[in-house]
Amino acid sequence: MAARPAASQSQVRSLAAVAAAVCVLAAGAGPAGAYQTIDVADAGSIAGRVRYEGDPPPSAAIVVTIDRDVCGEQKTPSTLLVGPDRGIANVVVRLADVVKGKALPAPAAVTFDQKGCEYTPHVLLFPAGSTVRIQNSDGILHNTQVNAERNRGFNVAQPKSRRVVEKKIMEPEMPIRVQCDVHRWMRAVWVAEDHPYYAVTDAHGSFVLDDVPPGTYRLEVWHETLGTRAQPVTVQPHQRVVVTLEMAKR
Ligand SMILES: [Cu+2]
Repeated sequence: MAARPAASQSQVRSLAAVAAAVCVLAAGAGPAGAYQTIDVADAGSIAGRVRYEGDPPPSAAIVVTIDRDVCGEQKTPSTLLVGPDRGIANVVVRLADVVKGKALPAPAAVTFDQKGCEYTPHVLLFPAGSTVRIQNSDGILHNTQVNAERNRGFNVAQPKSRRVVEKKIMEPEMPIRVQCDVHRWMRAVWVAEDHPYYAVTDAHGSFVLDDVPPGTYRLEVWHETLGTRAQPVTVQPHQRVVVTLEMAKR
């Protein structure tokens, strides 16, 4: 076997330059800067449903032992909602690898309410950079614990006198899990995205992603207790692709 010639000094220098350029690109091409807006005149769409595979586990009501005058006497767990048609609600659906397409929605102020000792909405999706207005409509003490990794997590007590707390979520991140330490059944999820191709399923497990440029994508579905499923989806110009994904407890 021939010995490999040692790299010349100029080769080493140019390799170093390439490596430096790659580093700069990697730093500059972070999720926040990677997405590119293009013309979507020939776009198609992806519509579909997420269904429970097999029989969903029975859901036991939670007996309320605190603040019953506001919270009620019992709660239905919100962490897995399967409809009579087996559609799963509150599944996050997204094109995980999309890098270009329709314009990004501008960061906005989005409301996240605590009402009747429940979070509304249960899954809150918004563009990264948005301000979440955490509202307490109940007039009793709630405690919002936000568990984030890329963003800064926080834990804020919200008594009657503190009706709104505003927090800006700058970095794309999913899932950001939210919970109330006072009422243990109160659970929610925030999703901050840096592209516009995401949705949450309705009570029938249905979703639509519009204005998708032709191409092949990784369609990812994520549920807070069922995990992640993904499949490739190819969109042709002006075509609506219909998909059904199934999830179950493993
Ligand atoms: Cu609470």
